[in-house]
Amino acid sequence: MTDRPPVAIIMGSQSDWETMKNAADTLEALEIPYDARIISAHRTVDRLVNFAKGARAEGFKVIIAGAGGAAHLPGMTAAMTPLPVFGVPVQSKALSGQDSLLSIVQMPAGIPVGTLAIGKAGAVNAALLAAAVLALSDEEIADRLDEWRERQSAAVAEYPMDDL
Ligand code: RP5
Repeated sequence: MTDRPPVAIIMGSQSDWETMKNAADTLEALEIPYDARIISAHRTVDRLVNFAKGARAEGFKVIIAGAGGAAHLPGMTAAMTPLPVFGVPVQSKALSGQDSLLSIVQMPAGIPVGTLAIGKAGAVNAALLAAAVLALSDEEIADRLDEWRERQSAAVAEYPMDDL
């Protein structure tokens, strides 16, 4: 065991943070520590290799990787670590994230990337999936995840209202 954060949130660019912050916020709501880092598969190749090859030894259990456009980051990371990698397609300007989604989801058999929805929903759900993985071996996280879902259910009104 180490006292390192169990979740790494990596992203290809500062411009991805607006989306990936939703994963960070969700982990914070669940009181799960994380490290957030900018690692570009194109612009910072050595940083990517060092991170991905060392992630398990650093104590990470799950990696959330967000990228946009020709989004190699999740797949390249998954190729260099045995840890589970969840990919978040960031909504691109040119193709609204269709490019990001297809780049991340179409991994050839052998190197899996668990691919989420484009944008904020994907980032939130990547954090919830990371929490679910950790909850398999951590009762406290399991309890907090149950409570998070209960709060979500309780927040849904049974009947629609006119403009609030
Ligand atoms: C990708 O290129 C990043 O993940 C980002 O979504 C996209 C655009 O990057 P910037 O030009 O905003 O740095 O590598």
